[in-house]
Amino acid sequence: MRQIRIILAGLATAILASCSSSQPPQAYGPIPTPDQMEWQKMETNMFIHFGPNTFTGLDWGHGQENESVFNPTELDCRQWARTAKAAGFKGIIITAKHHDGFCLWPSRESTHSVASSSWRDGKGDVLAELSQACREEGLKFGVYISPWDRNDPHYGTPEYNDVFASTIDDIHGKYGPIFEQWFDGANGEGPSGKKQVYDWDKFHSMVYSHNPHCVIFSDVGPGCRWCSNERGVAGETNWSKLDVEGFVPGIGAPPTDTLFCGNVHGTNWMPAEVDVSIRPSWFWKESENDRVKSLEKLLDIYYTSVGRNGLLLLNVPPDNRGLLHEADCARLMEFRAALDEIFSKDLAQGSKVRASASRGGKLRPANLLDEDYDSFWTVPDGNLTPSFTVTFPEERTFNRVMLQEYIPLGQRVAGFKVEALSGDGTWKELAQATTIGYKRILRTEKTTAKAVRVTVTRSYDVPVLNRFALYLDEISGK
Ligand code: FUL
Repeated sequence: MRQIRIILAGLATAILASCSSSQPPQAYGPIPTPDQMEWQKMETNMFIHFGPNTFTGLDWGHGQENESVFNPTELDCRQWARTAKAAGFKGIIITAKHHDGFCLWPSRESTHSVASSSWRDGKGDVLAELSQACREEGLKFGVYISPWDRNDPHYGTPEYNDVFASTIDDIHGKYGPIFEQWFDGANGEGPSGKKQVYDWDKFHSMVYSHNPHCVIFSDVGPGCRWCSNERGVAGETNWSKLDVEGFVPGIGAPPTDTLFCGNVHGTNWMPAEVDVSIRPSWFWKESENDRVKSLEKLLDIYYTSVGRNGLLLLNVPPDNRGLLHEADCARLMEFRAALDEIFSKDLAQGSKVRASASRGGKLRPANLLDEDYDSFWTVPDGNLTPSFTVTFPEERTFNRVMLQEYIPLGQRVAGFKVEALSGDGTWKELAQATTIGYKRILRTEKTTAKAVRVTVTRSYDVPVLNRFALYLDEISGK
């Protein structure tokens, strides 16, 4: 009898232990808010630079341009939105006010705006038209408002903070919902120029008072961070975390290599946004109609942004008619068709997945192949270097490996390798990399294999992976 009791007690302990280990692990470090999560899943958005520079050919307008220079002859925001939608973008962010201070809406703070232009007899409103077109196409609408203002006479004085906060209030009150607010850190005043001490807390609370779900972009967030360059490249190591204490956007920002890679133990969840233009310049220039980036370059940018745990914000500037130019539209359609062709066929599907360990319950290795973002595979506490093997029913050929971490529980993985089992039964290493994050796509050589093995070689807590996929890209050439 005593023996039976001991056996029963042992069984109960084992059952309890297995139940607790089949629970998801605790979150590790900072985690995304639901709004940051939704933002990350958008993956690609369109940036629109439009304003007096479109007509003067300048990159940075000096702020004294006559309002009459702004005169698009065929402006059609529906064409922008339709094109963005067809290209697969999920949202559009427009330069409501660039450094020259010109406002694309009838601003209540400034007369340097569309209201003083001859466009539509001063009755036009680009923000009203674009936000409406985005709603019609099911796209999200976002705004860039430059803090640096070369037109406003208050710039460089405490009063400017009130003007700027009121400008935010005006836009966010009228044109919401606004999914992202872009605060540019650029300032070309130089050492003897005007200095503005910005009241960021005031600006942020003004945004949130109208659009509480808005993700605020700047060098240091608070919603997402600049990736440190305008080349379309996120860090190969890219942590969605940043230490923000003591930093402000612009000259007070962290060093560029920090923005590039994030901070491994950063205090705040701060994913990278990768902004880059489809042309050499941010604003349209006639002379650049034949300098739209090639399909190959755009695909390369996709791999170095979305494929490196970033969100791609691709700038497509309307021309002086107020239309996206034919050359840009054609390239965007090629880009979309290529992405569809490459990523519509996941070559890992229909395979068996076995793992070196599993936490049990519903958290099984087969979850790596399903498309449900919230189903994932993980392992018992303490196991930081597990592996899994995907065995195909027959040999398969691929050159892209995609992995996703389940980031609602934090970003954990710091190193992993990918190997392939060839026909002769030998394992060959295809790639080694550091971070995964929301999404990582590795470009490997074209490989025919019977199985693929992924081994996590370094992780700060048990890896939690929700997706593994393989693709064949025969378009981009590398
Ligand atoms: C920079 C600006 O100075 C450029 O004109 C452009 O708007 C780019 C997106 O950000 O800081």
